[in-house]
Amino acid sequence: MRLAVCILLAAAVAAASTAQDEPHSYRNFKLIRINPENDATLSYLKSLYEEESPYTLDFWQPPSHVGGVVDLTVAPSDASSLIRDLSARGIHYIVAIHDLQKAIESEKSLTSWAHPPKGFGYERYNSVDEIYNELKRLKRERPSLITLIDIGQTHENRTMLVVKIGGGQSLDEDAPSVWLDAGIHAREWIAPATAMFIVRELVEGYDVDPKLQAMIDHVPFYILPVMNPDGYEYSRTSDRMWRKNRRPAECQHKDWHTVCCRGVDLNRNFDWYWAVSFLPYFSASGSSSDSCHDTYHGPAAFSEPESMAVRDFLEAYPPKAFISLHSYSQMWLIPFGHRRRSYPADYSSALRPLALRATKALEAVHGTKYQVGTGADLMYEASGGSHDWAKGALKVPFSYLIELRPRNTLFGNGFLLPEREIAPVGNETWAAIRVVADEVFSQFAQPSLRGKAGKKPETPLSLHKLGLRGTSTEQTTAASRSEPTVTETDAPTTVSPSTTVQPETATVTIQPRTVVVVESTVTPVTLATVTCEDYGSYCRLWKVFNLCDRRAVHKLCALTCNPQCRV
Ligand code: 0X9
Ligand code: ZN
Repeated sequence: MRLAVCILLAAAVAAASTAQDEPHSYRNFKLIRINPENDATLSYLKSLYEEESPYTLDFWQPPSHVGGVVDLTVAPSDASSLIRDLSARGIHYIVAIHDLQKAIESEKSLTSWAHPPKGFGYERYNSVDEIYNELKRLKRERPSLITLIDIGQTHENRTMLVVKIGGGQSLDEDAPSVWLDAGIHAREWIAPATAMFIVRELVEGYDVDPKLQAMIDHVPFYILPVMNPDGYEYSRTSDRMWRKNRRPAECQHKDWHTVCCRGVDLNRNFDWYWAVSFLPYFSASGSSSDSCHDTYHGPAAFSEPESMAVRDFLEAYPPKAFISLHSYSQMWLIPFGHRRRSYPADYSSALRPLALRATKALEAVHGTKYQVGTGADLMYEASGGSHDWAKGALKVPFSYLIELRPRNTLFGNGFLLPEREIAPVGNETWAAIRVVADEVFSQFAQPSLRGKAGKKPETPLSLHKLGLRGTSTEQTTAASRSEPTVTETDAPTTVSPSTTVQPETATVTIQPRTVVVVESTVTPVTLATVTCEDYGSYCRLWKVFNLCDRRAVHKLCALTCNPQCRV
């Protein structure tokens, strides 16, 4: 499989250099979605992902564990043989997208096809230039609220532009702040769009929401809406499914071929267990040393101008919260992601309770449900990630990675989220991020404001006069206890030093740990009202994709979904 990818990418590099204006066509490529139900299916999928495979595949969600949804795209020429192979092995799958090119074209809203818009739009997927021009326009309109900071240049000499909102025009390394970046992975377009949506929420909210104003005055936001501008532009003009940055090609000799591939996965390039894999076998999702792979970690930690620029800025102005926007799968990820069952010391006391409160606020907006946990526990182990580095090395108190919409059930379009979802995603994500910012405000800004006001620490703060919600650690913990959708069982907690790879890192290892995420809100139906019949194979498929918790599915598929029917 990897060789196929290498040759394919080498061909893509060559094609791109000869005919730059012809974007890669995904006509009739399929998105296949599989929920591996057993170890045999899982190892088969892993062999397709990690070893040579006869098919041209691109894994959008790599195989990790039984029950973890796998999304892969297949070229039209290989689709029927792959599907025959899956069926022969008894593997349940769905074709979530029949024609990827059509889905790419449907990302744009109908109105924008009919009337191609000029310039920037908050409910559109914009170019880097459009985004930067909008930031410059905002700066001209609100010079005292907004500061633009050029933090570095990319391989292709694009500027990495951070917008600072609030906190005055000078940079203060001691002021508590919130960092938000997006677009570290080029093809995850919803992330930069959401970051820009949040920029607008902050700027417009500042004038009309006194609580927000008080918060931003003391806790500025630093927002990097496009962390990988070269890759993002490449995904707009040449290959919609590009993920990495655009580091110039590195060539390797393989058998009788020389293959040259561009790009580094920036979310494997941070100095947190960089290039380390804890799995007993090669795991490409973890971090790959193959420059042709989508998770290539680069020649050294921080080898890339983009990750280096972010590191240098954050080391100079360390924030109290670090949030990195990605897509997709609706997960709120907490460090550490490099290894299963590895958690920072304040995972259960601070990071997770705040994540639960944030996702609860998110759900309250449109009913969107998120899973909460570490990337390694919920997805796959991956080293060199930015949010792990922010927590583990930089010691940022609250560090998260958010995998935005959609979820990977049934017909979600993966990375190709239609533009009409930008506003709902923006609104709900802002509600969650505001919870995090409020927490930073009450933990890190309020105490010094109290000091300045010359009041005793116990005195209820003047911010309460402004109607600001006090969020003490105690409240946070209580909130997590009453969170109804998550149950957690911890065995006795042991504190062990980390491995020798990273200095001074105490890692709390909780073994064994079972996190049961219950997403169902279905009211149990009593047997008396249930006819234990259903639509057979459809229902089994829906069950495989965890859709029994949908009220309609639960009703139509009583025999399959309702445990009472199986007694
Ligand atoms: O693989 C990544 O970098 C992230 N997923 S994405 O589909 N947006 O590329 C997830 C990283 C989270 N960490 C772990 N899974 N360990
Ligand atoms: Zn990503």
